[in-house]
Amino acid sequence: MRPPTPRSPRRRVPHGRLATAATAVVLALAMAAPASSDTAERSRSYEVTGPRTAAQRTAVAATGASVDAVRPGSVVITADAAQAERVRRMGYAVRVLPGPPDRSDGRKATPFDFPPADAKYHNYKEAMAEVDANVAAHPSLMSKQVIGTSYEGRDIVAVKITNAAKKPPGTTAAKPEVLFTAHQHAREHLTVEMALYLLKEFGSQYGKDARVTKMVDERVIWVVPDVNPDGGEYDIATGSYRSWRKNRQPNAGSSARGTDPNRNWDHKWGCCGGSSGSPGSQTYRGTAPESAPEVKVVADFVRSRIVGGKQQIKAAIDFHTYSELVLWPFGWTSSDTAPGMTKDDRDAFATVGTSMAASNRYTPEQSSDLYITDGSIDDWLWGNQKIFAYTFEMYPGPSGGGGGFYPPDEVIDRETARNRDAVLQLLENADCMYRSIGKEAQYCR
Ligand code: LU0
Ligand code: CA
Ligand code: ZN
Repeated sequence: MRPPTPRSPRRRVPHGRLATAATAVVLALAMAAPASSDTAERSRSYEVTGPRTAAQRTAVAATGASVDAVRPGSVVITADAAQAERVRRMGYAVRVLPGPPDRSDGRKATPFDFPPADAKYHNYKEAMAEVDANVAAHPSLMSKQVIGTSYEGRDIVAVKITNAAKKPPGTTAAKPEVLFTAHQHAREHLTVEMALYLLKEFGSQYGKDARVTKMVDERVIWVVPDVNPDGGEYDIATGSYRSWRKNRQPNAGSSARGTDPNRNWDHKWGCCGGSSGSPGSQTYRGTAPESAPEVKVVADFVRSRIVGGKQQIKAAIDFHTYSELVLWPFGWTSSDTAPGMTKDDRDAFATVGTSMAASNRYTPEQSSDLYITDGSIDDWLWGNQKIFAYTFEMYPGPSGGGGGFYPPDEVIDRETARNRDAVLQLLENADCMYRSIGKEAQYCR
């Protein structure tokens, strides 16, 4: 037995200019360590037939499984054998689904790279190179900040997009800021492409497209393209997708690795049966709020945007996959309104959320309509920082087909551009979200 390592030093995984030998060793180790060695059991995907209410789905998630898609009368889950057995004992029919697709094209895997047929996806190094290229191409509009590092020592970056020489007409006030985050969940690689699309679009369309130009002039746009780089790299390390969800932080006293970042935020953390206290769970909430270094890095960054006692970030989207949903808080309660969520707050969330969803043909709903979550990013951003925070669950839809967490790279362009209008809508509303419900005078003057 390895001794528990509660505060093990951050390991720096070689990346950037990798020595080939080091790469080979890393790949060999990665190959030798399938998911089964760092969870108690191997996790796989199942279809569960029976659950049809949010309460029933929350009970399924309470087994330690993640609920990955919600359908009428069934769900898709990721679970190990013990968790699947618990679901079976609840009286539901549980059927094993095929594993992640093989996109190798019969070719040899490159360590920490997407399989050949999915080569248009960006691994961590490629994503960071894309960030740098966009910043270099538009130095007067974009800058990069390293806001911290992941558990394994990878940089977590934020790109700031604004034309500092411009302001909204008729005001001397600071520009409203809007935050876009991606890739809390390792296997949700399409979300990194979404963030990279935003950089490209705001850079290349400035001065060409009137809506883009106005928003780059009148807002400060923050893009954090990769919140969970360690998890993402682990998911692709061997050339075969691993369906990994969490970060890669070890857990003291357990062989199971990882905290679910989207259960680790500091608002009603662990309050309500919407996360797990077991390290082996897909929705392990960690030992304390912000115990995942990646969550702390992003939370510290958001807190750093409090200037003169006022949070500058007014609205946010956290990108996930899949199911084609626009979600708003709270996740911890099934009530529409709650302490910290008035009827007007809820109505502004729902009005802008429904309008965004009309543009991308997603389904708009309160997050807890799916199942209860606690410690999610949206609950913290709204409940703690009063930022109008949405989660977008991107392509594909929930009904099967489209590749689940692994849509082929042919869909990247279409499915990222699909959210262009919704992103612009949020930016345009960000100065006064209550305008959407006709209450600008009451809240925004
Ligand atoms: O964290 C999650 O469970 C999300 C949904 C919540 C934001 C309500 N689903 S995901 O893990 O499949 N992206
Ligand atoms: Ca392809
Ligand atoms: Zn997710």
